[in-house]
Order: sequence, then C-alpha cells, then structure tokens
Amino acid sequence: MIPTITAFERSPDRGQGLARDMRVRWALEEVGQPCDVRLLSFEAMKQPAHLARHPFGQIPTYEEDGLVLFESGAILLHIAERHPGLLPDDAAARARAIAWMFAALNTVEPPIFERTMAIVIESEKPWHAERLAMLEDRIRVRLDQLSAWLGEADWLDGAFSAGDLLMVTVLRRLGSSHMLDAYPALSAYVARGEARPAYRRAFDAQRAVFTAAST
Ligand code: GTB
Repeated sequence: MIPTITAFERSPDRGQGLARDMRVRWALEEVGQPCDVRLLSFEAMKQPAHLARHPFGQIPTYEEDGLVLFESGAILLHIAERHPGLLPDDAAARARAIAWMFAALNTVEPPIFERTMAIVIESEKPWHAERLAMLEDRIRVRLDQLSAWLGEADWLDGAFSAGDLLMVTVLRRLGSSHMLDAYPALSAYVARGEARPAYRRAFDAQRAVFTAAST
C-alpha cells in the first residue's frame, strides 16, 4: 500500500523546502517508495480529522496500512527501518546513525528553530537583538563542533544515512542567515545532500505544490 503523508497546502516557506514534510519526502525518494500527499490548510490542520492523526495539529503525518504516525523523526526511523538505504546493516553502525538522527533533532535543530521563531514572532520585542545574538552564539557552538566532527568526510559516519538526511534538512534552515558561510565543510556537506537525485525529486515535488497554489 502506498503511504499517505501530509504537507502544507500553501507552505509559508514559499517552496523553499524548509517545512518538515521535505525530510519525509526525501527519505521516501531515497528508498524508492512513492507516496500520496494530502495537502492541508492551517485551518484543516486544527480540525478533528487531522487532530486524530496528529495530537498537535501539525504536518507531517504518515499513514500506511492502518498505521498513523506523527513526528518527522519517528516517521523517518519507520521508513529507514523498513527499507534498505537509510541505515547501515551493521548493528553498531546502525545505532550510531540513529544517534545522529537524534542529534540533528535534539541538539542541532532547537537553537536553529528558536532563531527562526525569534525573527518571525519576537522582532518587535525590546530584547530581540540580545536574544538573537545569544541564539546565534549557541548555534555557532554547534556548528563549530559539527564541523570539527565532519572534518573532510562526506558524511557524518561512513555512508550517507538518515542521520545525514535529517542534519542536512536542519542546517538548510540557516540558509538565509548566511551563518554557514563561515563553515565551508558544512556548506559543502549541505550541498552534497542537496545534490542527491532523491533530494532533487523531493524538492521539486514540494515546490510544485507551492507553484500550483500560487497560480
Ligand atoms: N516535531 C515536529 C516534527 O518534527 O514533525 C514538528 C512539526 C512542525 O513543527 N510542523 C510545522 C507545522 O505543522 C510545519 S514544519 N506548523 C503549523 C502549526 O504548528 O500550526 C515547521 C516549519 C514551518 C514553516 C517554515 N518556513 O516557513 O520556513 C519552516 C518550518
């Protein structure tokens, strides 16, 4: 059965692929699994039909054979465990790749997400500049550490994995900030992810949704 995922009917990122359905689309493309996409307005996301799928009324969700999942990390792990290509076969390498999935979501994404929120909803506050500087310092600590870990390697731990997929989607959110410009290894890492054919297909699919909604 073809899984169904949910995505924004009209993404606020205007087709830049920054919303979290992008990581699910990319993972499905990596493993060659087609999907149906149910597009939702912000209003529909808060209606009972969607709240039954997602307790917080958000996207993405994933439905397959009666299974309904929310949380992009859990969805990725589910996909990666059921299809070859996103997690190594070796048990120790697999555990490390899963650790990188958690690191992307729990350690690197939070300050990056907070920075976006500070810009979107706190820019009028008198303490905005101070908070933004603090968040950017926190982000730089993580970028320094991540860059040191990556060194000259292509991927975080051997072959490309779901950990890299999530980390690239998280780092992409810094695009407009130009913070990655000071980290050539990380910029090249993101570019490597974006150059993958599966990424391109997923990016084009989400962009087509925005283009169709705008015409
Ligand atoms: N922890 C959850 C997960 O990983 O799945 C978080 C899900 C989440 O934040 N979903 C967002 C959502 O549904 C969309 S991705 N928001 C609507 C709501 O909460 O009512 C976050 C997002 C939104 C917009 C941009 N953008 O415009 O650049 C980027 C990312």
